[in-house]
Amino acid sequence: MRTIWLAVLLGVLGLVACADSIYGTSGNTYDDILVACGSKTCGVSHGVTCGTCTGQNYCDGTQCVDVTQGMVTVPGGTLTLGASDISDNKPHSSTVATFQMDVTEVTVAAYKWCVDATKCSTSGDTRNCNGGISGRENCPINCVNWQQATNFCSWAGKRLPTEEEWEYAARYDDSRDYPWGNTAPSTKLVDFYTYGSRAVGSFPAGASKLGILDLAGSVWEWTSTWYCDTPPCTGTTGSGPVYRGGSCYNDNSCLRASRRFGDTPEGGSSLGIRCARTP
Ligand SMILES: [Ca+2]
Repeated sequence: MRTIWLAVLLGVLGLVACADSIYGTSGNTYDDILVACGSKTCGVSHGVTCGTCTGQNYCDGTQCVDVTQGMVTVPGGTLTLGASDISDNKPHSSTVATFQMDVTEVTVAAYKWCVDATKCSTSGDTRNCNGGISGRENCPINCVNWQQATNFCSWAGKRLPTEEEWEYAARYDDSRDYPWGNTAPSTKLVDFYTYGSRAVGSFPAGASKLGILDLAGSVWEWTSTWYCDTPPCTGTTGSGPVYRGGSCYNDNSCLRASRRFGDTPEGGSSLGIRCARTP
């Protein structure tokens, strides 16, 4: 009995510490929340809002998590991006300010937290989509369009990286061809041909110099930049947002960190999300 009361007490303390809106617009009573949410201090449970996170926190479905958890700091600087053999990304000097980037692509489980919070719409459910598939909770969310990717990062207190930030992080700090260096891609270094059906972070040998995983391969990653022929690009008048990193089905040429593609903002099974943040 003592254990039960302790659990209830901790639950109450958690609610008070995390949630400033437990009596908010949901109309739920305090007893409703205790019964439905248990020790959860944020998110939604049985249709009841258990609380919201404030400040530099987002809800992982159960508890409030500091937004910088799972991110690495990418020191700002100047780096040569592009490559002489890529027609729409010729070598150019790029200067970026210090930013933070997710270590992994956004998982199916993480995306569901945003859906449960009613801040994201459900991902697609066509062939090869991971959302809603049992056993794929740690796989990258795919079948998300650019707006869904933007909404997710915003909900988490982050943003999509710019195209220049993405390439800068992948090639840090020596303009390497691939995140792991200049060695040609192999099945030990990078996830390709698999439609993002493996858990994120399954290829630690292919980590970037800063420890960022799956920048190449797994799923393509949306950026906030609209495509133009000659980067760095500004404005939103091109063919659509740029995505980077590759999820190649036919060959491995698009795994190079300097390769870029821009398309309509619609998603597909090869497109996923990685968020960034300005510290
Ligand atoms: Ca990727």
